[in-house]
Amino acid sequence: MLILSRDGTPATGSPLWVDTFDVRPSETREVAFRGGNRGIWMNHCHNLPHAHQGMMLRLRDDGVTTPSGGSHGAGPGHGPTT
Ligand SMILES: [Cu+2]
Repeated sequence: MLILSRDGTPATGSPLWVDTFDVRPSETREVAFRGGNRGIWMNHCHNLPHAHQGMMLRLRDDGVTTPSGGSHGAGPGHGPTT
């Protein structure tokens, strides 16, 4: 990802490409990323309790599908019990 801005302030200097970055409470980052490997991608907070509470998102290229239907909780151990 390329960091575009931090708390609304555009990045300056050399472009900063990263795989992960820190975001403290109430801070924001604007990022861009280069596609080229079509699929379904998950972005999430590495503080896993935060991810579990919803700090994650899924990016899906148009036309890409998954047999699970792609809904959260559809994987093994997360679906409804029968
Ligand atoms: Cu977090």
